[in-house]
Formats: sequence, structure tokens, C-alpha cells
Amino acid sequence: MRVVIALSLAASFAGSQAFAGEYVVNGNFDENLAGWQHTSSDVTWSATDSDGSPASGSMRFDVSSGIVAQQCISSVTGGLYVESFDGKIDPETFGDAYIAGYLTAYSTSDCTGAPLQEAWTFIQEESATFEPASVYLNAPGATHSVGVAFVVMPTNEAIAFVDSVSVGKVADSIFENGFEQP
Ligand SMILES: [Ca+2]
Repeated sequence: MRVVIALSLAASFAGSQAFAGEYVVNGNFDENLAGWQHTSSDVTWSATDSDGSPASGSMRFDVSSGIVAQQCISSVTGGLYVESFDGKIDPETFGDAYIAGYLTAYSTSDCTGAPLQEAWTFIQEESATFEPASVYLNAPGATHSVGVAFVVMPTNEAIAFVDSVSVGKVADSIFENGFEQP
């Protein structure tokens, strides 16, 4: 019950509460995919930007099987994390597809070993425009790193984009007692 209350409050504060810093490196993909790891040449930088900016781009997936792009936020502690991003499954996609955005807490400092806690959200509708999505992770006290990952999973062949990735930690004081005020 306490967790439900905390997550509900988190949702209501997401729009106005300042985060204690930005944890993601190169979440706007201005020039390249620096800071992101992926195991396939099917993930490339694209000049398509979620805000239409000519000075920025996005991460593009052109995949016929599931693919992962990720980065590890190391040397962090437990608490409530929120990830927001913009995703687009291009209408040229053949068959169905989804973009899954994951946040995963690890006890190690480099996102290895068994996950302590995991949270995810999906974008499943094909669209000509980017759609916003967000997900909260209640990372346990033993957390020492948080993985940020995107999985694009097509039934046939999908073209998808991810942009404007941001991860913040919601102020601890809001959630120690489950209420806005201590
Ligand atoms: Ca961008």
C-alpha cells in the first residue's frame, strides 16, 4: 500500500518537481549515439529529432528481431527514479512492434549480476509523431547502479526511434513517509 501511495505521488510530481540532476549521458542524441551501448548495426543515429530540432537527432532502430540499446548509471544509491523518453514506431513498420523502456536496479556498480528491481513501460502504437512515455523504479537500498535500456521487438520488421531520454531521482524527502511533507 505504501508503495502505491508513493508511486501515485511520484506521478503527480513528475511535471513540476525538480530532479536531483540528470543521470543520462547524451539522452538527446544531438550528434551521435555516444554513451549508449548496442550490439547491432541495426541501431544508428538519425537526424530525426523528437522536437523537430535541426540541431539534434535520435536513436533509430531498423530491426527484424529484438534488439537492445542501453547505458549504465553507475555509482548511485537506492530511491525512486523516473525515466521519461519520446518514442516512435514508424508507420512503415511491417507487422506489429513495441518499444519497451526499462529501468533496472543492480547491487553491483556496473549493471551486472541479478537485477534487484525492474520497471518498464511500452509504446505499441505506430505513429507519424513521437509519443511521450515514462516509468518509475523504486530502487532498493542495496542499489549501486541503474540500467537504462530500450528494447525494440518487431513481429516482422520495425523502424523505431527513441529520443529525449531523461532519468532523474525524485527527492527523497517526499517519499520517506509517503507524503509530500515530512
Ligand atoms: Ca534529440
